[in-house]
Amino acid sequence: MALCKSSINGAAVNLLLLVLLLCSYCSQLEAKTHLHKWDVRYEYKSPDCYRKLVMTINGRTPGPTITAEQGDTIVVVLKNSLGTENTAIHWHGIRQFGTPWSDGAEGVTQCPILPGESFTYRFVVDKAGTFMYHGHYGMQRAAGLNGLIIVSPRLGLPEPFTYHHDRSILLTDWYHASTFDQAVGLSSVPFVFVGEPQSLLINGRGEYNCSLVAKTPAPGTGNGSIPTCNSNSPECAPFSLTVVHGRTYRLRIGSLASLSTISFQIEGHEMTVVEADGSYVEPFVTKNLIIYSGETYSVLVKADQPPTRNYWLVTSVVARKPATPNGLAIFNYYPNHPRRNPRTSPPAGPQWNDTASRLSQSRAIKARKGYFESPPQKPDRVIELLNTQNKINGQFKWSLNNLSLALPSTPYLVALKKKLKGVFDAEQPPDQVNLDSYDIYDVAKNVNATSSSRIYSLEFNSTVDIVLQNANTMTPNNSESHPWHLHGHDFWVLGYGEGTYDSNRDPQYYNLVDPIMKNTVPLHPYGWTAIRFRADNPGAWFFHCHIESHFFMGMAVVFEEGIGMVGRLPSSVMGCGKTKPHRSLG
Ligand SMILES: *[C@@H]1O[C@H](CO)[C@@H](O)[C@H](O)[C@H]1NC(C)=O
Ligand SMILES: *[C@@H]1O[C@H](CO)[C@@H](O)[C@H](O)[C@H]1NC(C)=O
Ligand SMILES: *[C@@H]1O[C@H](CO)[C@@H](O)[C@H](O)[C@H]1NC(C)=O
Ligand SMILES: *[C@@H]1O[C@H](CO)[C@@H](O)[C@H](O)[C@H]1NC(C)=O
Ligand SMILES: *[C@@H]1O[C@H](CO)[C@@H](O)[C@H](O)[C@H]1NC(C)=O
Ligand SMILES: *[C@@H]1O[C@H](CO)[C@@H](O)[C@H](O)[C@H]1NC(C)=O
Ligand SMILES: *[C@@H]1O[C@H](CO)[C@@H](O)[C@H](O)[C@H]1NC(C)=O
Ligand SMILES: [Cu+2]
Repeated sequence: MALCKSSINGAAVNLLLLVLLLCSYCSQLEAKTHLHKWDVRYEYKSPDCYRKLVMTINGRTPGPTITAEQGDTIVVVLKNSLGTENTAIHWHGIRQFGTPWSDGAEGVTQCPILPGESFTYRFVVDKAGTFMYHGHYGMQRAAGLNGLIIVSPRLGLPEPFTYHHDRSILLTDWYHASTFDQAVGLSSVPFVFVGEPQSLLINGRGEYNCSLVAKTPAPGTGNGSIPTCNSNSPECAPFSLTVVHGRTYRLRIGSLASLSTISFQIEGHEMTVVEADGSYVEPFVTKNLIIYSGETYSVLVKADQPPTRNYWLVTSVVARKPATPNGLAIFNYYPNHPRRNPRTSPPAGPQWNDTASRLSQSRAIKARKGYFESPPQKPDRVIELLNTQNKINGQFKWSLNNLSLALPSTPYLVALKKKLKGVFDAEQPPDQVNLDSYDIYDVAKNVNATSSSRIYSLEFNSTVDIVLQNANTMTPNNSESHPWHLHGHDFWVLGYGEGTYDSNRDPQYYNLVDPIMKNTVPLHPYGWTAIRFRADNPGAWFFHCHIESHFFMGMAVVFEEGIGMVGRLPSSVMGCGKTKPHRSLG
């Protein structure tokens, strides 16, 4: 009897264990929801030893890294504690299928989040890879409102490479002037450029030369009892990455620089590039990884150098004449002290004006064999965008086909979905300007352009080619690099060319075999870049230069597609422009 009873109990216990086991197994298979509560505010910080107002998330800049598994849902409840400033956050590289209102692009997909208010972003991370987030209101990205998103493949899905450890590095450049100073300067007549940044930061840390700072107390330093610039501040101690000899590290490197194109290198080590913007790359080896603002890469680094000392991690400015010292961090071989500077001098970056080698690195990035989707072989529509620097009513602007984007006060997505009239110019921008008669090597004869809120309407699920054409700026013999970022989609990178694009000749040389899919791509000086994407994501989507000042000066277009298929908009994205609640008089 006793035996029987205990065996029943035993069976029950076994059953319970089985159920528990199954449940933990299903919960591993099931997509999870990750809830993050973020408080966004200004705080005094010294990321490069210079003390200034910085935008933080839960007290940190860069903000917390979001980690998830492919298919999971991310919920971010964002409280705007900025006091007197609006905000919005964009999830860079997340396509937002089915949730276009969570893209965080103020003016396109949502109204700004007012001070004191909270807003909930909810979206699925449908793709594995390395992504980022950042402020998308005014120039807030440049104020430190940024961070990384790391999505691992669904359990059991192997990646086409192996490594021992996974580490992340977020690269930025850093200005001492506030983003308000910068924005006012950019809109002033005469024009005041933001200039070259004061520092390059690696994971939010840099080192400014404090002897260059005036002794007059700066705002926020009281009577001067708090130093404006303090080389000993723990906030600007260099980032140190500890490695063990013989191990292989996956470094996820993202750039959210405001202005700079950055060359990243590790003294004495080579890097194998394996991922770009969430797509696997046919591996190639490099000493200098060129990274444009808005791009992410994963590289594999083997800690194979003599472990008797530390090595430098170096970032340097390329593509513009540098006036910013290199960014430095420490590649620390265990058991050396993580803070011990290598006695060697940091290796110099590549020649800043070596456009040819940057172009060849761009061309080297191909999709990994066996891990890609081939592009449609033909486009349904081709849009050529001539990138020019212009003047509009005396202000300096950037334009595409002579139109500089001016955002309406009602977000496009809301206006389109609710069929609100008179929000933006109804006419579409032109698909082409006559490139044959435009000399890309000279300053335009007439630099006047037009400010416009027009947008491109794309046929749902059609295949669209965009050809970005670079040109001379308003300065003789000058053409700049522009990293272009598309919201809501990945695109195939079909090719890069030098000079003026020829629509008869150049498409023959497109890579339709193994083009990489990315969300950000560089446009090289005096060159062109061709991309292709499927307009398969109902919503309204920004496509813009990722240089913060260029974007602010109108270097953007907007695409809309399949608006009829967009689900019910949450009321939280409304409340501005024509969506203001009607106030009754009296
Ligand atoms: C910092 O600036 C001072 C003053 O210009 C200069 O003498 C010094 O060499 C600089 N230090 C470094 C490390 O560049
Ligand atoms: C500056 O303020 C600090 C603290 O508020 C005080 O201790 C110090 O005496 C002041 N110094 C001067 C020069 O007024
Ligand atoms: C790059 O600039 C340097 C001067 O900074 C100049 O000597 C060199 O010729 C330039 N190289 C190219 C490829 O333009
Ligand atoms: C450009 O526009 C300004 C007004 O903003 C005007 O004064 C000037 O004549 C225009 N230039 C040309 C070449 O049309
Ligand atoms: C831009 O507009 C100006 C003024 O209307 C015109 O002169 C110029 O040719 C246009 N440029 C292009 C590239 O269409
Ligand atoms: C979009 O187009 C692709 C390729 O032509 C097709 O396979 C797919 O079914 C289409 N999707 C929709 C939703 O129409
Ligand atoms: C621009 O470059 C051309 C050809 O290289 C040269 O002849 C001209 O003097 C340069 N102009 C300026 C303003 O530097
Ligand atoms: Cu640009």
